[in-house]
Amino acid sequence: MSHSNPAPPVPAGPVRPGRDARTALTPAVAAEILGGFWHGRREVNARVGIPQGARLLESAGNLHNLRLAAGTAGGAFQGDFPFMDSDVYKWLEAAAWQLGPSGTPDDGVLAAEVDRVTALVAAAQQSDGYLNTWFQVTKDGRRYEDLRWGHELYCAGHLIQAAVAHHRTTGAKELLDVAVRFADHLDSVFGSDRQIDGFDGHPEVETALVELYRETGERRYLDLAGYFVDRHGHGLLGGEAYCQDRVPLREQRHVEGHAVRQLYLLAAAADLAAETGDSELLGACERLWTAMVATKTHVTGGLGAHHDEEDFGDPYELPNERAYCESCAAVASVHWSWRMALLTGEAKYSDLIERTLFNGFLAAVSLDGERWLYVNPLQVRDGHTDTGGDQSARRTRWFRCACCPPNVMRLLASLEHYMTSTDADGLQIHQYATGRYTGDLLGTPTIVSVHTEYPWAGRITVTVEDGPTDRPWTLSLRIPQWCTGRTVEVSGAATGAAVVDGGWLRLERNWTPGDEVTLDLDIAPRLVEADPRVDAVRGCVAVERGPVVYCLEGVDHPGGGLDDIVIDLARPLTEERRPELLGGVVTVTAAGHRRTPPDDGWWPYHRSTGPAGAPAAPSDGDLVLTAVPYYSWANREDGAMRVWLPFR
Ligand code: FUB
Ligand code: ZN
Repeated sequence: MSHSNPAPPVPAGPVRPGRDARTALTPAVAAEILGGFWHGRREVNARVGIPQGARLLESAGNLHNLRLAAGTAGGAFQGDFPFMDSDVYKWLEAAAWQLGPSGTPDDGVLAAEVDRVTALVAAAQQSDGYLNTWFQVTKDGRRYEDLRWGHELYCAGHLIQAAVAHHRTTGAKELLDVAVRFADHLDSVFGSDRQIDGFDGHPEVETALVELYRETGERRYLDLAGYFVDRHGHGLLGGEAYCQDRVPLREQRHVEGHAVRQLYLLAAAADLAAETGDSELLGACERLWTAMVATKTHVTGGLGAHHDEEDFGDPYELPNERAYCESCAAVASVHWSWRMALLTGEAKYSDLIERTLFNGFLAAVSLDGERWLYVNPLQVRDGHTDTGGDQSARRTRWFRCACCPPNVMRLLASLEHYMTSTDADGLQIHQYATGRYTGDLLGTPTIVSVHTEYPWAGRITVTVEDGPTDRPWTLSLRIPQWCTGRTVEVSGAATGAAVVDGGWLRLERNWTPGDEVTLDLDIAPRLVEADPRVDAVRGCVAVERGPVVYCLEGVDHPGGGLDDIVIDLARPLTEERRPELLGGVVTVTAAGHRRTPPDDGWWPYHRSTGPAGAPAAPSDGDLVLTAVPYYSWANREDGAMRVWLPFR
């Protein structure tokens, strides 16, 4: 297989709306993260996570299963799930983004590894395009008999996404050919006038087919995606919310069922709305997104309230200890919100992306890149006992159900593409990361570079490197929803009159190369409260600084646990730069105390508050509460952790 392929036909990056797509914004045509916070996390992903992932796919048996299906190895199928192949495809996608122009320079090792795994995938594919090792090896090739749980189309979707990524970044066609054969096979089987009127219980193929349409121009893939999205909700798979079959998405009022399934389906709906102009689908997406953020989103951006069925709970049902917040749901949320940002041009979608990236998403991978969290709770109690298995609150090297690690890898490896966009009026910066971003402004390449220590500092410097000089255009900077104070200067002069429009600071000028904008966001630590209907955290506050949500860890509070701490709201928060701690963080310190239990102990529910309200919490003296970024928890030792802090 050749590594020297021709230049990619479309700019390398996920979500490339077609020429006729009805999006308000167009993603950057080139993007590079060159330094700072995300650069560090991406380096670890490139140097540790992705290479280690390939080895773990071998030892967990995923690659062996491909050899079994190809008939080049003997033995038994390895692993417990029909979607073992999808881990391989997600890893391939991550590696493919990494091989792109903005990935860490590769010495050829990763490219060779991708070629090796691609060859295994190609060899396992059947002559009519079908490919799923579980069904080929353990089910005697009986296909599509279990659409509710079989994951055949889900796996196809991840294969297609990997192939599109590899083609976009390298121009290579080997994996794309496999994906096209599979997609053509699916197109020949599914559809109301075909052999099977149905869809997969786990969405994923839908958004993948839209991307394949974008990559190949083949309209059948877009139509098949639209067919799959609209067959959900009619009871074809039994009518459960779990597999998005209770109600058609167009009629849905709240996100529901299995969180990752719901979010992948919504990403596909947004893709379809973009490509077809389907305003009903767009309206459903907007309605569901708004309701989700208002009632079903944890402060970390985490989604999914239940361990049971990995699903969304009721509105305002947002538990702490048993929060599910699967890492895959955080990835899916970013995927959906980015599509919504492009569709509508509204900054609020990128606000949620930021909250998710710095918190619920990033917590999933350890600082050394070697261990993972599948669920991301907001509290681990002092006497925590659930310490084993995939869904425990303990970092693990790999999982029996290993969906999350390669999902995190693929988002980190493509992260630079979620930073900027353009429209006919100018260029928008959605996320702040040191780097260089190129957009197409009505045919003129427009380049900005960004320098910042974000999220540790609020100062962001944007330099216009290139762009139209014969007419004014607008540089738009997202003012994060959490930010209440800011200053902005253009080439050293304050711009008091700059307009903030729906979360965008709009700077319209005749820009010339070398012009520099300095935005200073007030990122002082603050306390936030939840909607009082979230019973789980009523009477509590969380610490935030800039986009980062903080937590307390037991290791910083020796001499007692975290269950009995109380924060003193009357005392100020202070911050400290700690370059030596947790890879370099800013800690936030608050004052508090421990509740002293009465001699006879508390019966959890049996103390009367009396007519005058709650008894004052007795105190045994001051306690310094040291908060660290939530994303960095469980990197020193396993132990207690909490995000929400009671203030009485
Ligand atoms: O079913 C495939 C993946 O496994 C889901 O997306 C995750 O929630 C886990 O159940
Ligand atoms: Zn997962």
